[in-house]
Amino acid sequence: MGFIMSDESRLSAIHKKVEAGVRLSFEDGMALEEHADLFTLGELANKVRERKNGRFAYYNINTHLNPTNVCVYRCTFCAFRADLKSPKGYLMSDEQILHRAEEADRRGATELHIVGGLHHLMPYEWYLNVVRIIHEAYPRLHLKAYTPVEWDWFEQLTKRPVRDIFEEFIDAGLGSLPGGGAEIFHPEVRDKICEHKADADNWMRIHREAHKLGLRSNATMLYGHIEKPMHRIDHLIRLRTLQDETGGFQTFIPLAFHPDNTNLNHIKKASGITDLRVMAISRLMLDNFQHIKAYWVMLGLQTAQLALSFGADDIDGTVVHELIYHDAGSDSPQELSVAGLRRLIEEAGRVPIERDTLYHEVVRAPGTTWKAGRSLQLQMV
Ligand code: V47
Ligand code: SF4
Repeated sequence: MGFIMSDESRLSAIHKKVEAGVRLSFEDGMALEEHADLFTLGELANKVRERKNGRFAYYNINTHLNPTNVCVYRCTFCAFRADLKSPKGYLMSDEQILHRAEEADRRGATELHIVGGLHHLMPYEWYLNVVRIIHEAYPRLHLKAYTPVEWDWFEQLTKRPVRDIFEEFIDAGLGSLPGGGAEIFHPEVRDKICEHKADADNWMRIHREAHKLGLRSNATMLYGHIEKPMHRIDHLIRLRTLQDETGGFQTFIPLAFHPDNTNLNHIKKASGITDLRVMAISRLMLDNFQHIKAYWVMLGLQTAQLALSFGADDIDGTVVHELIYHDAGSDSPQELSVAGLRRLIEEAGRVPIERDTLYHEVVRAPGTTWKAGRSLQLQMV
């Protein structure tokens, strides 16, 4: 008969591993999910957080652009999408898109986060044009654009490999990829919540190709719906494996499911405690990710602030024009001022640092909008 570890000795072994910087296994992850209390998780995750990022907490000044909400897919968790003929559906004109970019540039934003639906009628060139016209008019804005769901759609539209497509987009001004579309990779869940769109292998393949071309990207996980703890740990380990191979991920962002106006509206939104637990476990499992982001739009300001002591070192940005979460019932404000963000970070005992998308410090000299400063990547431990 094999030796079976008690819950207590497993947790004490995990403690020692974290102290020594040793990687946690799937079984360790499950033990954290099932047996660790919130304060143990917080203590361990904070240790790793401070080892990797000291007392710094990063934020950026950004704007969201969702050029259309019309989408051929019907993910059960999505409140943002609209049918082609629905009165809720919209498609922004070039003029509206440029107006949004002009506003972002004028406010001193360094980043535009661009994602949206897969419109039934719009050709590949339309998506390319979004990036091209913004980059031509506002070259200072970093364009973090499109998830693998969209890149996979572009492959279907053009019958061209994603590498080719990326090269064309880089020429047009693409800067990096956001982390969306990951949801939960495990097919037991994915086949129920978004069976039609890019599967786990495709999501990974597309990020791998992006990293090979030098594009950096983020990764997310949508939790608090029908998934079980083992699906979350499986998700984190899949991301960690790709990061071992490419090193191209910058930040991991756990995203809590918001049920309002979705087909899963019978599910209750995750509690603040679950949010903090997932944040801490993510920090502990993803030993090769430099940053963990507490996306305040999704978490709410109070939980995001607490998350800075539960593994998170980044709080995303001032964010404006966010639709995906607000359509699904988020009651966080649409925008937070820079002073508000910095105050929130300082109150949590952290040192606020404005960063650009690629984690360079942004130094704002008086009388100018911004210039990129020193690289903020600390040594990996
Ligand atoms: O992929 C959709 C999620 C994601 C709902 O890379 C929902 O810096 C909760 O990926 N409830 C898009 N979540 C957002 C995203 C993101 C956000 C912030 C920063 C970054 C980054 C990326 O939002 C989707 C999906 O997982 N989502 N509907 C909903 N009802
Ligand atoms: Fe479409 Fe994205 Fe919503 Fe899925 S999550 S329905 S792909 S807009």
